[in-house]
Amino acid sequence: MQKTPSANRLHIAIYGRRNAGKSTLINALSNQKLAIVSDVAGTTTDPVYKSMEILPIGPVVLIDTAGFDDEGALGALRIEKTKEVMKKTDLAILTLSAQEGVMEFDTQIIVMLLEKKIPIILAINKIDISQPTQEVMEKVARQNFPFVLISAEKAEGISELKRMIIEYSPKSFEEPTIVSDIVNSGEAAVLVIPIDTGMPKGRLILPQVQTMRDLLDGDAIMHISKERELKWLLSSLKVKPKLVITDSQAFAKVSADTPSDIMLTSFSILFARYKGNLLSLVKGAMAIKELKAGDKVLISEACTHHQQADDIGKVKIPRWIRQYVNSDVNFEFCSGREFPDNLKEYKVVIHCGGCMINRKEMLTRIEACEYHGTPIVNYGVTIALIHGILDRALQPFPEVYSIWKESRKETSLN
Ligand SMILES: Nc1nc2c(ncn2[C@@H]2O[C@H](COP(=O)(O)OP(=O)(O)O)[C@@H](O)[C@H]2O)c(=O)[nH]1
Ligand SMILES: [Mg+2]
Repeated sequence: MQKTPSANRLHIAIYGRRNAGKSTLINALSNQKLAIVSDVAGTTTDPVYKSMEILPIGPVVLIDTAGFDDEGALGALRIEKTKEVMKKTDLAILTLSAQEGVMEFDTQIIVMLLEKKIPIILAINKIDISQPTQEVMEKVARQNFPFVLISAEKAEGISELKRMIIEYSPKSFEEPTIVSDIVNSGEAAVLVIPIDTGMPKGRLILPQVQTMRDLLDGDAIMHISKERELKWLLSSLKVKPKLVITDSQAFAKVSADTPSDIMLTSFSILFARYKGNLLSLVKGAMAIKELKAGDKVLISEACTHHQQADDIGKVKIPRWIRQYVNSDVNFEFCSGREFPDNLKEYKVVIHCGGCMINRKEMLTRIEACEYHGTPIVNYGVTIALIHGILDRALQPFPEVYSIWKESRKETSLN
């Protein structure tokens, strides 16, 4: 459980008014004294994240939204905070007390959750004090959501709640595999990992490690080298590998050194599919081709890493794009958890691979762009496009590839 990156876990947010029993419920679900239970209203609006395992789902993150209720209703600032949490919420548990039932705050939360199409389970708590009155139950029934009667304090109804979590978790959360659907059991992949100044000292980066783990889980075999040794590695293999996976930055050299009868793609493209929606991102790539002088492009990075001299997002991509379209395009940058609302202003959004945000949040960002009619593409797809190798990098994904090929005909995109 410790080894599953937090961004890939099912995120369950516990909503409810103060004293509804959110923290007690988290304790009951996790069987540990993790959250702080108190009679005093929360003083902070920062949510608390707790990891635990719910079998058979596996590792999940419980989000305690303490302090989101403000005098019984949502204040402006708290609405913003609530929206932030909802971006990464896969499933919501709305905690009510059996004595009070559905109050104004709860209705507001329900409306917001419905807008975001987040599945809701109502947990009617404190039934050890008294069972809900008929009036409360009628109001609950009107909401038409699955509900469960619990006592968080006495740990009653908790296993029923867990069963409902499993039942109502979005099926879309069943994540696509990273690569084991392409490289099957007994087949081999070659991983090309350049060790440049951008690599953290003494270790590999998360997408590389996750790819290895996925191959191992699928009983596949892998060979690993830097780009310089690839040619030698490939010539030394008795059995032809199914797929070569390279860091995008070495794509040109790796493509030249990989015979055309071996499929080739990049870690970024694997993760564009795993993390988001490869097809949307590939459609976004076409917008780059249309860029003209003065057009605004947003470069968005999900993490706030220390900027390097030849930073991929800040330096390399802007330079490559200006060369590629031969125009002075304007770049703006954003990083971290914030994703701007003024998406309409940009001709295209170029997003990082998103290894620090979960699939849900990445999909939310893609959807936000689609809503505003702004194409979105990621670093990996951009780099592949600019270096003229997107075509090859997409071949391992037949559905996306066929659509890409069609659009290329229409726009005569190379
Ligand atoms: N009797 C009873 N008290 C509960 C139950 N769940 C929570 N409480 C109490 O209600 C108060 C508020 O609980 P807490 O978990 O801090 O609520 P939160 O503000 O939603 O996090 C605490 O005094 C809890 O002990 C329950 O199922 N039964
Ligand atoms: Mg609490």
